[in-house]
Amino acid sequence: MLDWNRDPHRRWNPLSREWVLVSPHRTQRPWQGQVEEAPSSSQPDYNPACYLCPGNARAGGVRNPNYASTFVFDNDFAALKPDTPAGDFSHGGLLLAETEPGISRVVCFSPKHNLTIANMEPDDIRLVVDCWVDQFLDLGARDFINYVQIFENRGAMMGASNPHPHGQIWSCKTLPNQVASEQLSQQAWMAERGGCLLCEYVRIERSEGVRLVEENDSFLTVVPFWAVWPFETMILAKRHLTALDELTTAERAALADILKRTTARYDRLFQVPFPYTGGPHQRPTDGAPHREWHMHWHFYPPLLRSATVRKFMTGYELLGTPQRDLTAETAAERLRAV
Ligand code: H2U
Ligand code: ZN
Repeated sequence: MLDWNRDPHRRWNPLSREWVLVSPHRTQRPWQGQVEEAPSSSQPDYNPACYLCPGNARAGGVRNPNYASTFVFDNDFAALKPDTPAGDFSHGGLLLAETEPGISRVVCFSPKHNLTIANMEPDDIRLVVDCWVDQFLDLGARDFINYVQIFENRGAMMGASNPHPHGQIWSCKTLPNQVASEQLSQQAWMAERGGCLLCEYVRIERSEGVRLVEENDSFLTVVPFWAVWPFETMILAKRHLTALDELTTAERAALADILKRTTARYDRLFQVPFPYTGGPHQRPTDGAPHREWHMHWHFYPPLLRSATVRKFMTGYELLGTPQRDLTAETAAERLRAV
């Protein structure tokens, strides 16, 4: 008798159009592999050696102002630069390259060195949301910027260079890979069925309830049916919003609220500041209406079974298909319980 909670199966990700292998019977396997250092939580609220704290000098020598809420600056070691000359080449149609102009920025969420989104005041997270909206509009208005990717790498395990609460924005001319796949999927769904893929997904998750983690008036957090990372989540707007600039005043506050609640659950899960990469996917800024886009947030946390045991994407996953042991439903249950 087939048991979806025990038997190996694969699940379809309708956004990336990829499968994930789920092997729930493996959750009991022993671990004698690499153990990480637990993320540390005690930090002073000002660190004279931090390049993001107010008034301090950055690595490039520029001094930060004495900022009081959020602070944005052009990345001193930018991955994308606005003055990149146009150019491309093709070697036999096989070796292809083209230049990519863009703008990279760093966003400090708070002047306090030791805060995180999970323990910031809702009104202060709301200021971060406002800042993201302003950046989306400012960067997106430039003719060579067709996509604005906002993200946060949190914790040394995810490669964050500094515990000071901050994120980054990389904006550029072409669509990033993940965004391009999601766009194709949403366009195809709308063309074939006349509705929005993620509006339909929101309906299913609200009626099933088993993968819900958090909910407020405007948003819900779920462990997506097709999650790859053990405690991966998605925040979905309940209303069909294509991008951050369509949020009402109340929805900006609701987004701040759901971000705080979601990250606070993460921190409670293993009693440590939970590492993750998180950020929104939304409408490109190429001037087209993109009604197919439904704004959402992804959280990709690496931790698997404790503060020190992480998931590795190796072996079958690099050569074949990503795989998980814990089902999305069990992960959601655990996040709901903390
Ligand atoms: P991460 O913690 O996600 O690495 O982001 C920090 C960014 O800050 C990183 O991209 C930039 C790095 O280039 N940075 C500066 O722009 N100036 C500095 O003085 C140090 C770090
Ligand atoms: Zn700092």
